[in-house]
Amino acid sequence: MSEEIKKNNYSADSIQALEGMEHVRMRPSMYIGDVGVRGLHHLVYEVVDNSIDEAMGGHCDTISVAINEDGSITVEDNGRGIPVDLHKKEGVSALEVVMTKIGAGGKFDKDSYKVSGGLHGVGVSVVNALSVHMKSTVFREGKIYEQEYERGKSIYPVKQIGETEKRGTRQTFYPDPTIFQQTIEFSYETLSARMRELSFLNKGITITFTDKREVDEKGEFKQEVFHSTEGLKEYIRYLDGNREPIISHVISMDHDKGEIPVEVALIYNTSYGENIFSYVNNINTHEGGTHLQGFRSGLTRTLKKYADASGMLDKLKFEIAGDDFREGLTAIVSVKVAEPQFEGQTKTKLGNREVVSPVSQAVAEMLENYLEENPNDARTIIQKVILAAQARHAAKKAREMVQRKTVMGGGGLPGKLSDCSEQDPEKCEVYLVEGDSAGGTAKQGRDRNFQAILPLRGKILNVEKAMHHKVFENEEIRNIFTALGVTVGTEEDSKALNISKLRYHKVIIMCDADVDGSHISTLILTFFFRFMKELIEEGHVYIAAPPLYLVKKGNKKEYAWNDVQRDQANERMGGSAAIQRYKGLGEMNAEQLWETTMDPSFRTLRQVTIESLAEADRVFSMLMGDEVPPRKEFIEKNAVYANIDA
Ligand code: 0RA
Repeated sequence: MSEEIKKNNYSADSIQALEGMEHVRMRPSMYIGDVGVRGLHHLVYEVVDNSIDEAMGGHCDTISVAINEDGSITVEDNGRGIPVDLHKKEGVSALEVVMTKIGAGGKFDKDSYKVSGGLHGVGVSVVNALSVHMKSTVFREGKIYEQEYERGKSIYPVKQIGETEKRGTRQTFYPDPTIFQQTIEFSYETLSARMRELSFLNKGITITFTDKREVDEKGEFKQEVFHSTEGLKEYIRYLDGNREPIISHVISMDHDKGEIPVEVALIYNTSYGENIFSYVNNINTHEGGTHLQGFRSGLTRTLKKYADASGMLDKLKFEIAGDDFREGLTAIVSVKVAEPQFEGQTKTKLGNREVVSPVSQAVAEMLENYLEENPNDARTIIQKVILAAQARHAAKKAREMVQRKTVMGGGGLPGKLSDCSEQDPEKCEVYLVEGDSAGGTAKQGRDRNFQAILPLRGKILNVEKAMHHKVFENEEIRNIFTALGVTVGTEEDSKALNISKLRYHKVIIMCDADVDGSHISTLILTFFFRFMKELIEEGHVYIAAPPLYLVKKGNKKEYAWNDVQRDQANERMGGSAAIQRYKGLGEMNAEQLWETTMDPSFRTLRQVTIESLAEADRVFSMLMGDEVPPRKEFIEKNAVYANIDA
């Protein structure tokens, strides 16, 4: 190691760097979005992204990610290793600069193929700043180097600790619990879903994911290996595994030569829904943007041209709309953009205009080839489009009826709704309650100042299997729209949702704590997911958690939400308490329901979030779609409760 590195005098610049790191700790949300569960997991994505960049540059093919026994994370790749030589300007090792200076990440390597991530891409130094401890190990040019940090500050200069034949970088970090106060526990499901997604988006890379926190019966760690040879084509098969395709192949293409690399894959299935997932630099762009616009225009233009030429539209009495080309479509668009501009509320909407045309052209070329080579599939698609157009006309009529009632106020609020007296939506909540009898109890138990009750009759419509107009004709569903003050459809976009007049900022689903109840919550959630996604995205949807047991002895009583709590409560009462198992909400009286499930100072609500839209879509299509075997398997695997906190 050079003398300069050993001296490790802090120059004026590195003092600046420390201040930068302090700023990250003072305002972490500015760098990682939030300090909740989502922000915590962003730390892992940030570190993994650096290894993915190394892989995209063609320098590595294997990345391993592990949750360690102590809950820390280790990410290792077999790339070139972060350089450890002296960084002239900073006067310390390049590794130390990357790890401790804000915004230094990789920029000194001009040759590397690097696209800066939008939400991530803040640099590994941010992860370092937000970790109580971090250790970097570099395997490079026959040697092993190491440096450790505490809350972003190096605790010794980079040192050589041995020799090796290996190449690569290993990063281990333990998040700071004073920053992530809610939790520092990583979710296996969340990380596993992201690693799977990354392997589909970056074909050829092997990503190994291991959870070392517990071992199975065989004494082995939980581990998954993700590797995709066909990329998006395989991703489509994975996403649509529970839907029935109507064409023989996944249509796909991979244009990685041009200025803007574009990858697209799509298939048509028998469903009535549209599922397009778009990515920029491996980041899911929930709000779409110019790449999605390019995709849509390429699809519409090409199919329309083909349909016109085929003569199949000759007898059609009305125009075909853009929407009609996307019924039963599952598609993925992934682009790599050097300087992405992200817009929109959640900064997940691509703004770069120059992206529209390359995507549109790539899609057009891909589709033209496919339609020409597969004329039977081409006819099938066009027939589906025509059916969609006909159904849209029927749906429009049904929707106009909902609209008239809500907008004109003619129909007023649904008769079954027991509204609250408060007028400010921010303070109001509505409970969607399974069944009229539980609805009655909830109505008695509530605080009528701010809590409204809407009882729902039995099983609501399974929207996953129903055509659009059937959904809007359904009375329970119309009641939900009207009660919430949500409307659908504008002049320009027949599916646009308007939640600006939302009457309650908390929409709480309350069902029995049994299998039927969780089926009903799943049906309601499926409805929200497909028809009011923004409501979930903006954090308005919650699930109530009624207790499973009442443990009672003399004048002492306690509620329990699981078997462990039940046994502990019983022990506290000396071991011979009477235990009542609540089979449904109906077995609770109004006071008990209020105390356990509705009183804001005591209840626990689970907020419904959409971590990964693609994965959520797959789960919903599986739980609610036609194919029975995968659903059965999922429900068996996830035992009593299918947790739809996807
Ligand atoms: C810039 C230059 C070089 C390697 C890397 C960045 C690099 C960064 C990371 C982050 C995680 N894994 C990584 N692997 C490599 C080296 C350039 C050279 O050797 O010529």
